[in-house]
Amino acid sequence: NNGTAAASPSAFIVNSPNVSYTDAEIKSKYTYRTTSVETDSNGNFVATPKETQYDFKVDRKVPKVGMMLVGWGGNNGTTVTAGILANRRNLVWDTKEGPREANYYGSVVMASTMKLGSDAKTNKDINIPFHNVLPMVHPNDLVIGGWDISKMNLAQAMDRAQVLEPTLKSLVKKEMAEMVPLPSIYYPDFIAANQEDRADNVVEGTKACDAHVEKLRQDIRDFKVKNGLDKVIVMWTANTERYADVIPNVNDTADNLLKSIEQGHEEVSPSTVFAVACILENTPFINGSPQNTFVPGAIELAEKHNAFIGGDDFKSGQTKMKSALVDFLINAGIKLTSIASYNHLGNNDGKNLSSQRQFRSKEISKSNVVDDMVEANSVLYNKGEHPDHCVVIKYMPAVADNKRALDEYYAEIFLGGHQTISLFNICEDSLLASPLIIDLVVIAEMMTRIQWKDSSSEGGYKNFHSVLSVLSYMLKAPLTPPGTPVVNALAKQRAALTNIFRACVGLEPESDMTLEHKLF
Ligand code: NAI
Ligand code: DG6
Repeated sequence: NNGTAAASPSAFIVNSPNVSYTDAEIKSKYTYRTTSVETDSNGNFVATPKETQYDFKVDRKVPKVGMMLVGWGGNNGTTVTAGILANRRNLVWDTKEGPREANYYGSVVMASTMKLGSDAKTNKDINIPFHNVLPMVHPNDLVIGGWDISKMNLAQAMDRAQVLEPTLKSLVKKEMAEMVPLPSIYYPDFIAANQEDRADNVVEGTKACDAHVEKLRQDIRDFKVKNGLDKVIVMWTANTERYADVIPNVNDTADNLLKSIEQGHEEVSPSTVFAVACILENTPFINGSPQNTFVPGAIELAEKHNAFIGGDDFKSGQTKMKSALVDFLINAGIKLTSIASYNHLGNNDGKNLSSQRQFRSKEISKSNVVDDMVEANSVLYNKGEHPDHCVVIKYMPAVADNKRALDEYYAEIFLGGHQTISLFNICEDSLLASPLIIDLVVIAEMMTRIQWKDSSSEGGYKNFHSVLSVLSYMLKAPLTPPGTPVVNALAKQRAALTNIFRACVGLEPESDMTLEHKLF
């Protein structure tokens, strides 16, 4: 059932003079309502409702899409591949708890629903699978490929990952054995030294160069041609790298970054080289790891080329809970004063993160995730005040991919009292991350087929901004267009995604006012 068993029938059209359909397109006229706030001479706020008219246009033709993973032979890469094969073939396998069948649980796109509206007769909610709100690619149809510095085929790599049940592995083994990652670029200084023994599938050269960019571009083109694809989306799910130093004249502008690659500057990371290759190839590139792949020069390059980028770092377990729980606490008027977050895990990600510089990248992405919620509540927090927040990650080989995350949330409540909430979150890390990879690919692809224009201007349709902040729900440290705010609160991130997609078919934002049940 691919995770949609409980959903109601879902084909729909919007019956509105503002929405029109052709075989090729859906067009909508949409009124975006916001509130503009000014401060008057007495220091009081003056809030003025504001309306902007936009036209949206959605290309209805679902293309044939390739998903190329950097780090294909890793835990996430092998798990998401096996998961898609299992779904494609509707596999059922035995476990000690009985038979299990393929599903897409954990994917917002494939396993969650959104309220379309209320039944005209009964006023009851009508919900549709998220996947059906716009003409999205089905993950079963993704053609999968990618790169890894390790040459193991995907069947061997899946065994190395120790994530999936042997019964499931045996069903996909034959197909996976035929999948072999393309050689990749490897600059040893960027990942932990303990990864070196894996690196047996590398392109010559240990620092950035034009030849590496050209090789990756050629790989994408070849993959497209070989599989008859309309489009490719590239995702970094390779090891966490150390941060790259942002240096004036090196990676601060698009031109400087290209020049630095040409000159082989040592501070350009493999992930940035992948990003540059994808941008130049007009292929959306998403970073699922925490490092600063998108140095200012890479963002500027994407803007110049109108190419889509998104990142950083999959938000799978502990941080997802954090961005929901902290939002709840602070919006409940409870003053969160500290968060202590411990993790231990025993997979290769944990091994790589046992090295200080790579851990530091993860520490940064895991730490900044409550800033917007704290800053929004000036009743609880003075300007600049912030809860204490520590993040610890330890490598514990025995627990393999079954990551343990322990969190203590300590808060001040009414009249000086205290509330302590302890969470113990155990999960197979890659089984949480894989559906996020699918969502990121499907949504990023969808965004390439949505255009907009300001109804009051003469200009034509344009793309959304190159930096796809609409992907924030799936990411710990969302990249946003330069100068725009970062939203970490989980519910707000989901609402943004849902309501933008609704706007594209001329529907109002999801409203929970339900006045129809309150006013009679
Ligand atoms: P992994 O260590 O199992 O896989 C990473 C793969 O990348 C390895 O096969 C490695 O050989 C390969 N690799 C390293 N450098 C490469 C390069 N330059 N080019 C191509 N391949 C390269 O790690 P896992 O668990 O799959 O995680 C991948 C990334 O996703 C990590 O950065 C991790 O921090 C991040 N992440 C993982 C989450 C999860 O729940 N599993 C959640 C959030 C982020
Ligand atoms: C331990 O923290 C290793 C990390 O790679 C995480 O497992 C991963 O970033 C997921 O983090 P979170 O906070 O979303 O569970």
